Amino acid sequence: MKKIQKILVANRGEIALRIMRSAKEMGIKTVAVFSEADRQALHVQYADEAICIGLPPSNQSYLKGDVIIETALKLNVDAIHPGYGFLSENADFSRKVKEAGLIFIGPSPESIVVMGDKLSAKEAAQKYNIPLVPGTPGAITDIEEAKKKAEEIGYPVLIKASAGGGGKGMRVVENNEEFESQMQRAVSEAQSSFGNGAVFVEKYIGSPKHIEIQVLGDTFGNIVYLFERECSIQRRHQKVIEEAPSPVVNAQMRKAMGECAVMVAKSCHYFGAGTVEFIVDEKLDFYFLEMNTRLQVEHPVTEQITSIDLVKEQIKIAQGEPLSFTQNDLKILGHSLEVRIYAEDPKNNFLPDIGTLETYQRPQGLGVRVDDGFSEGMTIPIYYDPMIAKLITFGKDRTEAIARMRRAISEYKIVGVETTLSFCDFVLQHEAFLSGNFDTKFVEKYFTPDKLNNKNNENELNILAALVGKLLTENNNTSTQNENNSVSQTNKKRSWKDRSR
Ligand code: MV4
Repeated sequence: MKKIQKILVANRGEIALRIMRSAKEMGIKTVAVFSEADRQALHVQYADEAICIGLPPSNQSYLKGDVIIETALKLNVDAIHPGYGFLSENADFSRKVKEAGLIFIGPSPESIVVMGDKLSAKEAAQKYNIPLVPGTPGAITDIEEAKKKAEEIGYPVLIKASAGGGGKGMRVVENNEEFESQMQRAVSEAQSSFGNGAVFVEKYIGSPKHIEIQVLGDTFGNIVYLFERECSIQRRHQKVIEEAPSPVVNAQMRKAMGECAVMVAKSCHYFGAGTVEFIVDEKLDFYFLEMNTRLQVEHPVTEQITSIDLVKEQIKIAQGEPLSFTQNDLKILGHSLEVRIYAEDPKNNFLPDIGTLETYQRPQGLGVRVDDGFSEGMTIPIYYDPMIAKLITFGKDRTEAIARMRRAISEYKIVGVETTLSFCDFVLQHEAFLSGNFDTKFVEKYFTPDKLNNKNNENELNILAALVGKLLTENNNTSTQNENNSVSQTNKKRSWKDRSR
């Protein structure tokens, strides 16, 4: 067993910094790589060494796997942490890292391959009797056969790309007549987005909740679950607010989902940190959707409620240590929320608002954590994700975590760009959010820009600015609210509720 002494972080922004913090606590040296756009970035300043690897566009820097591996070898690095996005779920990259004699801090390339394709992921899970959304067992090859299957399942159905992600290549089909045209659209979108036109059919769950389970596995086959994250509050497949635990999951459901997640991880011999995604229907029946083979953006809420440093665990697993705890050692210690603060204007259809952080003051105090990669005076680069920060709170229960989040949002002072802070505050005081009675349609059901409050109403300058803004631009937003039809589950399936596991 080789102790890692130096890690190259193949990422940028808040997650690069997040990873380096854990490395530092473990006495591990860090190397930052950066693009020309990130010369002044905090992850560059924080690292022990920093190397420029190319031009601002990510395909000329953060996605250049070969350059990153060369850099790692030149600087005598032991391991590479890919963070999330970029190369984190690229099986070729993880294989090449290994072949170069370096440690990839993440799962095996084989696990990435199996879980990277939705059909092969479902196939792996099926062997362990994990609940799956009813659908075609494989890719559609024959239209007539697929139509027959769709009728059997019952319309509406969803056509999904096997290589898909972020809703691309996904089409709802209402009836037999439109099946063929919708399928052609799905195939061509999948082909152009992923270079793989394979699609399959599933029963369409109209207003699902998105609940995911964090797992950790070591290289000896021990796997544990670190409970769930509720991620239903999202807008166009981009998560906005995440929390742990979920307000609708009870102890029995938690155990059932957790054990399913562990089985999914077992099905691909998983090691490292991973997330098993489920969709949950209105009857609280859950179905495995896919597995993300990386550290996720929203991992902090799990860290808060378990007191486990997931990055430290990833590093220990990567250097061949067995897990130092068992399932029984894990307890939920409280409640945590995360809001993602984007440089986007919620009053203007969430248009990215890139600029300079003229004022940037983070909230502080008990139970508040800010994971970010910026400080006052910095300009947000146009080349990457417009996320400024993740604001995380922890409290003894959900009520306290929410109150703390609203307090922290009111303390946050960002001037220079529009942000989603006010939008997050809108969600946090909404009755549906407070009651836990919400799903992935929350934003389209309830949000219109006129519902935003100016959150900084103690700040005189902002009051003035808001007044002037109101006078100058008459608000002429006429948003419509989508009516959404919930689908009643017709197939009576075995559920966690009538099983004793
Ligand atoms: C679904 C679904 C309804 N029924 N599958 C969206 C992206 C991909 N991760 C899976 N997704 C969905 N799959 C069936 N059979 C609805 C979604 C979905 C969704 C899922 C999780 C979080 C947000 C979502 C937003 C829209 C649609």
